[in-house]
Order: sequence, then C-alpha cells, then structure tokens
Amino acid sequence: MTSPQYEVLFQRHSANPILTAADWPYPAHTVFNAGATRLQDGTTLLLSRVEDRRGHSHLCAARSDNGVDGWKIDTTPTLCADPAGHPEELWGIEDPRITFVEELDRYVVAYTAFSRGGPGVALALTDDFRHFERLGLVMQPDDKDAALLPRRFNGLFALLHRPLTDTGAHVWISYSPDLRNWGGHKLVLPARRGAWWDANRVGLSPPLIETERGWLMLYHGVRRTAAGVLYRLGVALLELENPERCLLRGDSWIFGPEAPYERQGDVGYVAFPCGYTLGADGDAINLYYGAADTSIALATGSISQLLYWLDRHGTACSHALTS
Ligand code: BMA
Repeated sequence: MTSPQYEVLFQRHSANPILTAADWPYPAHTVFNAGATRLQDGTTLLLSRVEDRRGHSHLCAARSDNGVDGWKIDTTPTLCADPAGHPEELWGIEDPRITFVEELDRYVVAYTAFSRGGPGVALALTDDFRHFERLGLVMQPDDKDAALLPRRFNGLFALLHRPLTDTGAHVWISYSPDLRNWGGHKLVLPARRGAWWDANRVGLSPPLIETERGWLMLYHGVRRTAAGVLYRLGVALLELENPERCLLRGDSWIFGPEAPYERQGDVGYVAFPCGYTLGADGDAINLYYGAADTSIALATGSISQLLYWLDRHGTACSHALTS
C-alpha cells in the first residue's frame, strides 16, 4: 500500500528546464524569472531575465510557436538598463511581469529596477517587444514583484506590488489615473509569520489570472530556515470587481522546489514564476518559472482545479498584520 500524496496542481514539463543560458545567442550567465504572454498571432513570448557576469540583469525576448521549444531568441538584449537616463537602473533590471491592456492596445511590463536605494518598481509600455516607452520608477525602493491589472477599477488602473516596510514584506495594491501617479495604497495579502511556509515574505508571482469567481493570485512565499530560504508558491482568490479584497487563501503551498534543477543552481530551492499563458480551452495554465535563479522551467495547471482546491483548502483572508 502506498501512503496518500498531496494533490499535484502543477505538473512539470518533461522538457524542463526549457531554456538555459546554453541556449542563448550571446554570452549569458543565467536566464530565469521570465515574464510571459501570448501574442495576437498565437506565438508565446517570454521576456527573460538574463544575468551577465557582472551580476547585472537585462531582459531578452524569446518567441516560440508551442511555448515549449523552437525558441527564437533575440540576438542582442531586448531591454537593457539605461543608467544614464534612468539612474534607478544602475545595477540592472529584473523580473518582468507582462499585462496586455486593451484600453492602451499595448503591453505594460512591470519590472524591478535595481540601484543604490535597492529594488524599485518601474513600468515600460510596448506593442512589439522591440520598442519600449519607459515610464520610469513608479514605486520607490524597497519595492518589487509588481504587475498591473488589465483594466481600470472605478476609473483607476491598479498595480499589485510588494513594498518592504517595518512590518515586513507583504502584497499591496495601489491605484493610478494615468500609470504615473499612484495612491490609495492598501494591504492585500500579508506574510503569515510564525511557522508558516509563507511566514517571512510574500510577493506576487505572475500577473493575476481572471476567473468567473475572482482573480486567482499565485504568490511566492518565503520561509527562512537554518539552511537558507525556501521559495514556494501559494494561491489566493481576490474579488473580481474589488481586487483589494482577498476572499480565500490556501493554507498550504501548492508548488515548491523539488526537481534537481530547482534545488541546484545559483540560488537553490527557488521556484519563481513571473508569467503564464492560458491554453486554448481557457482553463489550462502554462506557468513559466525561474528555477534556482539559473534556468527557465514550465509547469501546467488548471484554473478550475485551483479553484476546487481553494474551496477545500483555503480559509477566509485576514488583513490583520499580526495574524
Ligand atoms: C527574490 C527576487 C528574485 C529571485 C529570488 C530568489 O527576492 O530577487 O529575482 O529569484 O529572490 O533569489
């Protein structure tokens, strides 16, 4: 008799890791934490974080017809730090999250700009992932793990992000009429503290996933142990018309570093998704994640299965920071 197993909500692709530095057309130390989107012609685009041997990162686009292999990778960096024009990018740009905004008919890339003050949140707009209009820093350091929602709420754009405050590293939401001026800051999902798997830090992972029941939020939770940190993935559900309201939060993590390529690398024991695409049925989620800050991997899940799991393993959210 075998002992009962936890449910598998994300299935690793057999071709993992699907992209490594060895695939790159120019020298790269590591490639990981890619934003993802499906272009109008059906192509999957990954905007990968590429780290060079200075330790600085830039972004590079890779395109594939099936989202698994046959990647056509830009032969030079797609979006580089511009420290002269944007001093907040002095030490590179990292961890992009992509949102297509119908109103703008453009993609908005939220990324981490890294400089002396620490990581901050910057935005850039593009319609082809070749030309970008930078809006610069929209959340000052220390802040990261940001993604825009695809439409306005009560006339305002909404951004999820993860400022570091005296009370810890929690997910917040902020609003803007023009993507440049932000306010109305509210706490959405706090780190849980104590012995929880997401006790020490939480942050948005890929952009929110829209469902009939609300926005599914896949988030990373960090637990510090004597051996270092563990980055795992959890799920919560936010209210559809009022995404600052968390409805349900899963008690346990749903995906974590188990495969050798997730446990060994520059930063072991890290599974860090920054993007997803949906399958043709609108239910399958292709989740692209950085593995051990070294390569890019793919795992597939299902919206309906995540919701069903949350109903059985989620609890109503509490906003109290002491919870
Ligand atoms: C986070 C981010 C990610 C990275 C992770 C693990 O704070 O900086 O880019 O993948 O740490 O090192």
